[in-house]
Amino acid sequence: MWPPPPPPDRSVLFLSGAGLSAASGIATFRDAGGLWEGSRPEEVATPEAFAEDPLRVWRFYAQRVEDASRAEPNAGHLALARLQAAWGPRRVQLVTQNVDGLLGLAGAVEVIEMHGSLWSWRCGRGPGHGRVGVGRGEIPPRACARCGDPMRPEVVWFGEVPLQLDRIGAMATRCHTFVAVGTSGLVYPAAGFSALARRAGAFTVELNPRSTGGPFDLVLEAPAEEALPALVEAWL
Ligand code: BV8
Repeated sequence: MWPPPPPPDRSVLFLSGAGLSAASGIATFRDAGGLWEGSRPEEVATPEAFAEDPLRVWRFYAQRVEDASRAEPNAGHLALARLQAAWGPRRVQLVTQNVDGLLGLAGAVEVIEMHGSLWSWRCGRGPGHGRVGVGRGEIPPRACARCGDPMRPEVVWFGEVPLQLDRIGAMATRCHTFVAVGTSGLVYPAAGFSALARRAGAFTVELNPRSTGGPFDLVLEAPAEEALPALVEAWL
């Protein structure tokens, strides 16, 4: 039932998507019928949408900050944090597409947030005017304190390049076990890492109540908040 744990000198890479946070009450892109806060992400999570109507984009993200502020890490987040605490961040590598920060809140010490974060905002002109941290329950800033231009969240929009791709690629080609958790595998380049890992010889696992049918060695059709605690218990 469970994939083999990585040997002590090898790593396991968990790549998570919105499904990991579903049990925390944060709607996934697919399960909400492709809508987030009433908008289609591809129409709002883009530089073009921001240029055209910054207020609309600000509202879209201010609502997601509000939703995420009410969310607590679930048993899936806590299980990944527990495993990383037990085996260390070199052996347990956490990469997420999620921007909600819940893995960090669960106590994970090292997480690559490849699509950025809701909790850091910057001037729409570019990072030169400084960054602003947004705390849970806070209203994000609307205008840059230096130039008055609209502020944007430091998330990676469609058409923008995700963060730390080279580092993630190296991790995927070196890991012993690759686990895709709660992701539909729709969004690239994130969706390409499981095939990269498999080509490099990793044992690949999909953990998702609805299998995407992708090329995995093992499919665990279960919710992350149930399967991850059981997997970590079995491994530890
Ligand atoms: C790039 C941050 C170039 C923002 C996100 C045409 C024009 C331009 C680009 C493209 C194009 N066609 C294709 C592309 C590429 C595009 C892309 O892939 N588009 C898709 C829609 C076709 N990608 C990009 O634009 C990327 N950039 O390509 O740049 C480049 C690249 C490399 C090198 C040089 C240049 C940037 C993509 C990043 C976009 N930003 N997020 C924000 O959040 O607002 S993506 C966004 O989608 C979120 O990150 C979210 O995570 C993700 C949705 O995917 P999932 O996480 O998988 O979530 P989803 O809802 O889809 O699935 C949830 C799954 O959970 C389901 O399978 C469900 O069954 C499961 N589930 C439900 N409950 C549970 C569960 N699983 C476990 N337990 C449960 N309880």
